Amino acid sequence: MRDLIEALRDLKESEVNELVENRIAEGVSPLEIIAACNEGMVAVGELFSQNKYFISQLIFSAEILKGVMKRLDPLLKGQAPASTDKKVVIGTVKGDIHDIGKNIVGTLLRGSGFDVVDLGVDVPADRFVTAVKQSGAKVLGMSALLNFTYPEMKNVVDAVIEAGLRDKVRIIIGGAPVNEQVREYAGADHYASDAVSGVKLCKDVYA
Ligand code: B12
Repeated sequence: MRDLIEALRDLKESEVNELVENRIAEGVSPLEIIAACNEGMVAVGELFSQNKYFISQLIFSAEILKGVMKRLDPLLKGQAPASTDKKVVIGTVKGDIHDIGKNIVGTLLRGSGFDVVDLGVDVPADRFVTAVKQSGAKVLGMSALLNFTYPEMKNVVDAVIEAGLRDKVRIIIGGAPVNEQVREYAGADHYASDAVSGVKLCKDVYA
C-alpha cells in the first residue's frame, strides 16, 4: 500500500484513483484501502504542520479522499437493513468541520444495521443532547480533529449529565489526534482509534 499512501501524500489525484481501482480489482478490502488513505492523510497533515503544505493543499487532499470514499461507499454499505432499535447519534463537535472520518463511521454503522442520526459538523452540545433525547439512542459518538476542540467534547458530556441522560447513553469519541488521555479529560466512556473499533463498541452496547 506504500504507493497509495505516497500518491495521496503527494496529492496525485489520478494516481490515487488508479491505485484504488487496482486494489479493488485485486480484492483488497475497502477497510484496508481506507487505512492506507488514513496514513496518507496523516502524512499530508505532517507536511502542513511543517509549513511545507498550505491550507489549499489540505483542502485538495480532502477532495481526493472524498472521491475515494465515493468509490468505496457502496462497497462498505453491506446488505443490513436499517434497524429502528439500534440507534447511534454522531457528529463533529462545535468549532470543528472535519467530517471525512465521521462519515466513514456513519457508513460502516449503517452497513452494520444501525440507524444513524448524523448531526453533521460544528455541532453544539445542546444539539447532541436533543438528538439523544429524541432518538433514544444508547450511543453518542463525537468526532474531533483539533486539539482546541477537546473542551467541547467535555461540554457535551457535561450537558448530557445535566440533562439526566448520562446513565442512558454510552459516549464514544474519535478523530486522528484523540487518545485515552482526551477520553479521560472529556469524561467519555470509550475512545476508538478507528472506525472499525468504533463500530465494534456500538455493537457491544447493543449486544
Ligand atoms: C483533510 C484535513 C482538513 C480539511 C477537512 C475537510 C473535511 N471535510 O473533513 C480542511 C482543509 C477543511 C481542514 C481544515 C483545518 N485543519 Co485539518 N486536517 C486534515 C487532515 C490532513 C486529514 C483529516 C482526515 O480527513 N483524515 C482521514 C480520516 C479518515 O481520518 P480521521 O478523521 O482521523 O478518522 C478516522 C478515525 O480517527 C476514526 N474516527 C474519526 N472520528 C470518529 C468518531 C467516532 C465516534 C469514532 C468511533 C471514530 C472516529 O475513524 C476514521 C476512520 O478510521 C488532518 C491530518 C490528520 N493527521 O488527520 C489535518 C488536521 C486535523 N487539521 C489540522 C488543522 C490545524 C486544521 C485547521 C485549523 C487549519 C487552518 N489553519 O485553518 C483547519 C480547521 C478547520 C476547522 N475549524 O475544523 C491539524 C490539527 C492539529 C491539532 N491536533 O489540533 C491536523 C492534524 C494537521 C496537522 N498535522 O497540523 N483540515
